[in-house]
Amino acid sequence: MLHNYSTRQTRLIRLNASGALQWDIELPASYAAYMGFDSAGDLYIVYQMDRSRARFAVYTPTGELRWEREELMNAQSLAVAPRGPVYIAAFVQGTLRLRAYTVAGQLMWEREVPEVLADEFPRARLHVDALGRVFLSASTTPQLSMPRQALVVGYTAEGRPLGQLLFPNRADAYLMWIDSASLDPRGRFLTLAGRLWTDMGDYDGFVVHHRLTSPDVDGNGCVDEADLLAVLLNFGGSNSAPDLNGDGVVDDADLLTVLFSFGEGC
Ligand SMILES: [Ca+2]
Ligand SMILES: [Ca+2]
Repeated sequence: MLHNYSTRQTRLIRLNASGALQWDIELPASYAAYMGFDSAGDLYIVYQMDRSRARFAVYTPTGELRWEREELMNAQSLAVAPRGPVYIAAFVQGTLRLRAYTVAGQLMWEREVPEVLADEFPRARLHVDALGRVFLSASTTPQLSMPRQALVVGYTAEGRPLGQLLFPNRADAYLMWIDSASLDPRGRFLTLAGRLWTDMGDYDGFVVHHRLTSPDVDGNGCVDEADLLAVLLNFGGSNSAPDLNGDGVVDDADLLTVLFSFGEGC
């Protein structure tokens, strides 16, 4: 995605691995594009026409427009699970919302994230794992002051809440920004890194490396008999793959994690 601010031109181009131009599409003048790809190579893109209107579109790998629609929102991030859903985090009338769409662009579900405030530039980011679970991270604030903590909320592809994590800042810090966030494809570790400012005017960096509990032992995007067998055959052992909660032993807690999510993603 290329923006030329002086001529108000926006273009979407595709280069091959050698850098040769494959196609070049002119889009309406816009800014702030977020993109993601599904396992078929289709490109999902959301970009702002102005502060409250976004265009959400899908292109095939050969540059044909599959569909597009306009949405009233200020998009912050987009992430695509390998076979869908497509997730967009966006402010709508000042409230951060997480929306899940089918690959055909139909809204499946929507959740509000009221802890995240629009005027604090929270830099909401989305990540998905092979199961299609989504994790939203953003800086947030416990009171009406400046962002002081990192918030992570997770949902399954069906919109079932996976809980909320809060990582408080240093007590003497008054501002915290998340500059980068990543999730490994198996959905086991979420890593956030960023900057903070202290009351004394010092700068510092932080890294949060958090273990998530995924029920998908083999990471193939489906919780099935293979995952159940991996836990049962290693029961009582310390094999790290089936030790889903990372407590050093494969036991009934790991077994329940698989059973409660049996069939997810399949
Ligand atoms: Ca599996
Ligand atoms: Ca365990």
